[in-house]
Amino acid sequence: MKIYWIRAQAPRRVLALVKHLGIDAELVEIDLKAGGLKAPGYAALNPNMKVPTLVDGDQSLWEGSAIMAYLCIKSGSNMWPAHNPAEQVEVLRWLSWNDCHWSPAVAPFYFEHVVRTTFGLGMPDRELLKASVPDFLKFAAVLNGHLQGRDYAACGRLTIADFQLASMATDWRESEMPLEGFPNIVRWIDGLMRIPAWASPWPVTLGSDYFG
Ligand SMILES: N[C@@H](CCC(=O)N[C@@H](CS)C(=O)NCC(=O)O)C(=O)O
Repeated sequence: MKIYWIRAQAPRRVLALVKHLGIDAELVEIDLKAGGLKAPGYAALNPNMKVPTLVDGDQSLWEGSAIMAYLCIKSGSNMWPAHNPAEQVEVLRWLSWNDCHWSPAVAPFYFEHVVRTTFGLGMPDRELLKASVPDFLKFAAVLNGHLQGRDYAACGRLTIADFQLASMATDWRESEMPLEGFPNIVRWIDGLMRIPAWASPWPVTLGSDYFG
């Protein structure tokens, strides 16, 4: 089994899960600057030309949440509750909410501060981010309210919903996300950071693949 990644938030979820569950997989870093995501060999695996992508035998799978569910099923982890439909609905709600609302609300902050720094794309535009504050506050209030009295987003335990929701917000201090007024989110993120695989998801890199 191979998992293709770059040092970015969507693959981070999958890499953290692989490490947390002790899954045996070949983790292949794509050389972004060399155009590895756009190379025909890679585009044939993932027509979005994004990461993560999982290849298991003849199967190629993309979308981090689907890959996480696949890995849980394969390894028998209830971080995706494969045998409990009510819990599946609960996890699915937060996966969907993340992709439709939370992720777009936090992404501008993450992009300006983390992505720009990681990939050498220049200085953050703090002026631009002012327009993103209202949506951020609106959806942070929803998550903060839900996390009142809870340590995890769903099912009363760690699930793939936590990894999906936290992948950009984990860097909230560095990204200057206005989370100061949302103590339940901060507590939840701090709790996730005590999970070794979440705090340190990146593989030791031995070089990267280029699909010529
Ligand atoms: N919805 C996708 C998002 C995939 C995605 O946007 N990946 C980013 C990294 S976080 C990427 O590949 N960016 C490189 C590019 O677009 O060139 C998922 O969850 O897997």
